[in-house]
Amino acid sequence: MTIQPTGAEHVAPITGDVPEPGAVTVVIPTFNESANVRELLRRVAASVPDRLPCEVVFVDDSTDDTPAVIADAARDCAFPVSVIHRDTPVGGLGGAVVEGIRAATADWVVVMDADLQHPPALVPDLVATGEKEDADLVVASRYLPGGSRAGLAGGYRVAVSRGATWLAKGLFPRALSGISDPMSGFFAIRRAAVTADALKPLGYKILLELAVRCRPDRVAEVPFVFEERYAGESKSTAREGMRFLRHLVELRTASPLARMIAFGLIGLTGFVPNLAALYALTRAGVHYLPAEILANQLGVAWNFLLIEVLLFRDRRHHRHWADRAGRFALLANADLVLRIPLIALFVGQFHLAVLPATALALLTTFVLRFAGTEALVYLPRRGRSETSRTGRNDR
Ligand SMILES: Nc1nc2c(ncn2[C@@H]2O[C@H](COP(=O)(O)OP(=O)(O)OP(=O)(O)O)[C@@H](O)[C@H]2O)c(=O)[nH]1
Ligand SMILES: [Mg+2]
Repeated sequence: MTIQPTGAEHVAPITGDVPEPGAVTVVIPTFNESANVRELLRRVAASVPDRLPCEVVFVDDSTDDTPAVIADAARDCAFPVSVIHRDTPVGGLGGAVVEGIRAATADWVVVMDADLQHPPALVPDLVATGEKEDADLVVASRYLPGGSRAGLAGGYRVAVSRGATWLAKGLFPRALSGISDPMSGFFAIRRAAVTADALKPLGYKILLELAVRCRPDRVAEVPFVFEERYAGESKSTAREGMRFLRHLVELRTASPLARMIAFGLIGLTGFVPNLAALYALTRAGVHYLPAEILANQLGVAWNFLLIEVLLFRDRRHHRHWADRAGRFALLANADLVLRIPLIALFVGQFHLAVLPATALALLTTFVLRFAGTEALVYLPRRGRSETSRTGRNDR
């Protein structure tokens, strides 16, 4: 990663007429936005510095000449403009924004896209609202009266964006209360409210990441009209949808208790392939006992796949997949074997009735299986980290 200050030699002392707050760092992630950055800087220059002292930090993962165009356009800017160009785009869009927040120097950080879907003229309003309402986070929302998602091309994308908003708000009712547009990529946050080390962005939804992991104290909102992309091509792809779901699962299962609940829910879904296989095998004439054992293996395989993809995706790199699958299957089958003597123990020694003894045995083996799976299959080793997290926002 290299930091290239551009236009710094042209920095003029800034004397904005907005008394509070001190200043804003505008963080803009760019990926091949050479056709937009000149107009973007022009509009920032026209609407921000007169009202609020500012600096602009681009975090660039481009393969085109975007950094050179920024450097050239920055010569006309009376405020500091810098480009952090990353040779290895760790974390994609989300990682870029965190990088920019780390580099920010002002009390307030505004994050916005480079394609002018987010109007730069709103930057001072976002910060002023934060100051006035003593908020840590101010979200520019498409869903408030006065706002609109005009630039969200097509009914399909509108529906996906709405669905994603409901899903996120349903999963995080407290963290997202007061945020009508958690999918927005345009917001202001107090630098002091961000714990950059706690962030593990995955995908486009960096606001979701910040709201859930940093839990800003007070949240305010300002309506905005989501414009159409000014020039260039959208960088969002269908893969972003899957990343978003993984992101939700990661955020929701950050605590061990939540992870255990998710583990249990995934286990419950395993009944479906298990019973379907049992039905098919017995219909095909297989005796029910071997059929039970075989069908159980299908349920185990199903659970293993979901757990790999959804729950422990971050922690699977230290063991070969066959090793993990073997250990997982061993634990899942040990669960069955252990349950019977446990029930006998609860009934014989502790004089429980069969039903509560079975329920207790189920619970005990479930907790043991969860703990065993964490410790024996997915125990993270020191010094390993994921490097392929990518992502984007505003869909
Ligand atoms: N640094 C960096 N920026 C990215 C990356 N992917 C996207 N961006 C930037 O993130 C912003 C949002 O990306 P867009 O492609 O506009 O995504 P979108 O707004 O959801 O899609 P459209 O509505 O079609 O424009 C733009 O400024 C992109 O240049 C990335 O991998 N790294
Ligand atoms: Mg865009």
